[in-house]
Amino acid sequence: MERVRALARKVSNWGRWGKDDERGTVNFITPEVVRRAAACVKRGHVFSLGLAFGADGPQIGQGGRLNPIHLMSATAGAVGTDADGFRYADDVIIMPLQCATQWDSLAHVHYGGQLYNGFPAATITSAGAARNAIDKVGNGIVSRGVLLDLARVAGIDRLPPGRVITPDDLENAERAQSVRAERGDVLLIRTGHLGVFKKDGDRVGYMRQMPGLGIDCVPWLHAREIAALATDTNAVEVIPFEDPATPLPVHLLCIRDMGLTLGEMFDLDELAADCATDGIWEFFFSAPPLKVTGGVGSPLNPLAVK
Ligand code: UVW
Repeated sequence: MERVRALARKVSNWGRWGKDDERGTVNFITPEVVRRAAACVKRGHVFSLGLAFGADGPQIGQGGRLNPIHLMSATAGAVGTDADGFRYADDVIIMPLQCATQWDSLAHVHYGGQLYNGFPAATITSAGAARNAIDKVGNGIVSRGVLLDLARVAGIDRLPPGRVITPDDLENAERAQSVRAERGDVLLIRTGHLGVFKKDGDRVGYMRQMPGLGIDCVPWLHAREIAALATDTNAVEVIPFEDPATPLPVHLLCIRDMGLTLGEMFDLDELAADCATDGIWEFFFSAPPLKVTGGVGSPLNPLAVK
């Protein structure tokens, strides 16, 4: 944890938006940023970046995470007495908020007994997160999206599991794609690893090991002042971890120290193919979380509009 603590001192955003702030880098999304994002809509083509929430999702039961259980509480419920009259269908879903495409809230991880902005970790109880819960970004995460397709830039289908993404990789992709991640943007990084689940049907291979950001990317993300970051993997960061003694350091530094909302299991394939065709790697991006009171994450169907 020494490296994490040393870097934390450099990238901390605690107090930057006031001592009561629970939104972190989403504060970079100003009305000007949203107007710039809206100007990216040229063709009116909408892309869904969300996986389906169904029984055949990517989960393997690790850490109590299950795929959604969808039940019908009514299939032909009657209102009124007419035998051929009004009927309705209702349903119920039981699912971890982290089971597929999701935002991690700023209460999702912590260390040293403190959450983002110094709130005590004890504010998370069985009743939920009293601080930094996902409903605090209920106004949505609406901004310019920038996609860096690291697999395509490398000329391969997928980065291999364990491949550490570096700041040089991000800047090479920016140069190759003629785009730059800037203040207030939502940065999407495609590794191609989702293909392990989507194409190969290998859930264990998808969930247990993956390419991802190395710890050196954290100061880069801080310097660019991006609002949120999402990838097509389950953890954003590389697994196996660079230092086996320090699991998930990018989570700790991004969420707890920077206040950077992380998105996982985004399906970027169709959007990336379109961007490769027209050469435009920026778009309007909207991914409002469900306002789950006290929730430490939210399932999503993020949209990109070009
Ligand atoms: C953990 O596994 C703690 O985090 P995530 O699901 O965000 O990768």
